[in-house]
Amino acid sequence: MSELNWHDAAIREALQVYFIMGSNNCLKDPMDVLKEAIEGGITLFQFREKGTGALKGDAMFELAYRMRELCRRHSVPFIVNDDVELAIAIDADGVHVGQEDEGAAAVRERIGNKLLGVSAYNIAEAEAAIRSGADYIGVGPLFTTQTKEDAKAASGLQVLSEMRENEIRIPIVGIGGITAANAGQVIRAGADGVSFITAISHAESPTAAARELRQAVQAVRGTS
Ligand code: TZP
Ligand code: MG
Repeated sequence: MSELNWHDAAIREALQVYFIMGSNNCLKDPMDVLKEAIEGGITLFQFREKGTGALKGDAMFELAYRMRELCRRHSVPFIVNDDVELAIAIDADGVHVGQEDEGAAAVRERIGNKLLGVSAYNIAEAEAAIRSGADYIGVGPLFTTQTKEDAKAASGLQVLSEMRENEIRIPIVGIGGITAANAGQVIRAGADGVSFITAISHAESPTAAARELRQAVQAVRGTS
């Protein structure tokens, strides 16, 4: 069983370079993209198989399982987007849910000590996520994104500083339009890490892209 005992510092570390992907985000074999991203130093992976052309049924399960195994071999935490049943079936390290998904408190009941991430667009949603037992929140879209079909308007970085000024101390990962060029600003504004899809999934070299993102984050956080 993958019941990692998540403590605050370990969560903040895992959030640093948080890669999210499904097969339809990739321009080549998703297993190759993930392998290269791991080589470049991602600190966590989220399996997010959704939207137009997403795999379903056995094909989806098989890809999730293979990715889960690859991450496990490299000690990269593996999180499933939305699908609690899948997360339990393949013994993922955690689940991430949005505001429109199964209630976070109900998910917490089902997953025990696994990591629980919840998307939050504003302070009220952040407070509700904390009350529901979230281990971290994903805040965004911070910048304009083409990747999420139903994404809200970009909030800008001030939502992060506002959250921190309002005693929201939970680990935060920023999302939406993040690249190596703006990742440092996201950390400076109050996030513990950055999450992104296309910055790696569309990169010619996912390894090089992951390395650049990692350097950008760690230049501000001061860790290695
Ligand atoms: N949630 C808010 S924005 C987003 C999600 C899943 C998509 C992020 O994709 P990209 O390519 O990093 O902008
Ligand atoms: Mg969702």
